[in-house]
Amino acid sequence: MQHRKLYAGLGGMVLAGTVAVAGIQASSATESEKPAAAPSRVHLQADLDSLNDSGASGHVHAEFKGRKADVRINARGLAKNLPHAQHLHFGADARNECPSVYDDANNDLRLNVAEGVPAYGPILKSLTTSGDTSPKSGLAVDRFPTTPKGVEKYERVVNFAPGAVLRAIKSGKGVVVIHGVDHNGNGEYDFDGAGASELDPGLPAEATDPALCGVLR
Ligand SMILES: [Cu+2]
Repeated sequence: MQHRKLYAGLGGMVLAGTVAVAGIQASSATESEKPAAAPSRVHLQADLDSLNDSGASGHVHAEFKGRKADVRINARGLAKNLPHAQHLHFGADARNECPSVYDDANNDLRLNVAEGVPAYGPILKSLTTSGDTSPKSGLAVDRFPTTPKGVEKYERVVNFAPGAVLRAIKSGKGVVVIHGVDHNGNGEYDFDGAGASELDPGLPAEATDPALCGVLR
């Protein structure tokens, strides 16, 4: 009964109703003109520069649609036939840039992973070839690109959580780092090159030292 009365009441207000509908259409038209109505697209890229005299070079494209990013990496000159851990790094307290010789805290003429953290921050995404992309996979060496002839071609869609960190990445504060430097040039990651990794004493530092770095802007 109440509904019928209400309906009858609305029926009697045709004129007012038309005005209201027109009002809704006007406001929805305004909504669709805002970029926020569709997933926002942001295209970032980075030149990857050599660290630790790796002699490597490369380029990253990251096409963000909403909270997904299509990440493409092309690199060359990396240590051949070895897995290269690679990450998107970000730290709210980091400088959000690549480390320099001034970050070589112990002056051993080598930048290890930890010495780079004040510059690039901790791991936000592990740019693996399959499976998990969280920081937990940071050293999942069997799921990172190996580089026959020192060349890497990588593409993967990576999902992000919505929020302030994703906004920071889109605003140019994410740093891509590719690790793995064969310091003594013997074709493998071994402890003779630079001792043990400060991340995992079971891994040679050669496997985790940064070889390439670039800020996504
Ligand atoms: Cu890293």
